[in-house]
Amino acid sequence: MSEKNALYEPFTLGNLELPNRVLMSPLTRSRAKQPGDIPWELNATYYAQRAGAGLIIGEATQVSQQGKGYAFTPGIYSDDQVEGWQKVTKAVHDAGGRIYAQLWHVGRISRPELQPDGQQPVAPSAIKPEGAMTFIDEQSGMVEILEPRALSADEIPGIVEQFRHGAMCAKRAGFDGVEIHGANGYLLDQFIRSKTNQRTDEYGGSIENRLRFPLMVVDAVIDVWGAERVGIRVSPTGTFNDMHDDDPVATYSAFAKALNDRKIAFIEVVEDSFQGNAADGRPQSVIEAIQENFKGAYIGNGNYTADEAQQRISSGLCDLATFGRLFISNPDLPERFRTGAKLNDYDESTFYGGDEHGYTDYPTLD
Ligand code: 8OZ
Repeated sequence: MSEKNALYEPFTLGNLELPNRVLMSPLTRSRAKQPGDIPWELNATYYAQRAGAGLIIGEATQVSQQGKGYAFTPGIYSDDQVEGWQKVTKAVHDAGGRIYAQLWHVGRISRPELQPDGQQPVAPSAIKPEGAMTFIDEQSGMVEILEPRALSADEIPGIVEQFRHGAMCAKRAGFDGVEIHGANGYLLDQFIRSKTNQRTDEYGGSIENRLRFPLMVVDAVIDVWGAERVGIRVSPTGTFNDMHDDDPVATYSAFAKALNDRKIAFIEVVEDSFQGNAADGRPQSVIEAIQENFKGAYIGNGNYTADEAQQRISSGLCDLATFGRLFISNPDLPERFRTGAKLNDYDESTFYGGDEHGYTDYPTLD
């Protein structure tokens, strides 16, 4: 296989055949504007335009209202949301594509305005994320995240059930599989990493304890889908949402091993991020630790160019790559990479919220 073609070698992810390795990242776009956080035709059009991806990983999708942290993000827990997603999955399948749902609970990254009955958002520990912001509607601009309430141990199985229910809804909605959101400072990540998990019960302290709740979620989702259609996204060194872990090699070696024991299909690793982390380049020691312990597919993410993705796949540093911002502005990204065509620039002012402008109106090649 020549280096040039590495992105176009088919890949079997779990038991799903992918025609290429140019995957679309989960991307929050805040355009599920139907009351009830329901996806609709505009979202279906957007995803269908991007069906040339080896796999689309759908945007972060809350498994409950408690799991919501930003305005206009879609949910996957009500019948109406399932019906909305059916439009999306049908449009993608009709266009020849494949799409996974990303199951999400934001934990502390929320505001009472978005929570059931205006309640305080929840987290492993009552620690305010310094500098973290969200938006709650189109008028207020960015607003600060406040101190969350620490979950009691007996609330945790109920959150696992939210994920199980979300996984069942994703199945009814016609998705091809699911990715669990374990990255970027949201609830699972808050449990995994040491800075945000200061608990002294069985869900905190040792690495084994910090991984307990995330692995309960993984097990519940596997019950619904089977391990072959389950993956997880992690960001071991990401600092977005005021995150940090004291020993990411140890934490993610243990997590990767536990995920390997469960035989899930893939780990998607945020190696570098527009949200700011790997200033010194990709965190090679953590990447190696994950790969040594996990024998399923390794999906690399973070500011990849086509060349870098080709080279890293060819040299075994990752199996597949996900692309985010480039997929926003280039619906036909795999075709553009393949032909060396010029890429459209993206407009950051239309990333979140708004309408079809900057969402479904980027041009494809003639
Ligand atoms: C940017 C804005 C809002 C949410 C993530 C779900 O970082 C997100 C997100 C990103 O994973």
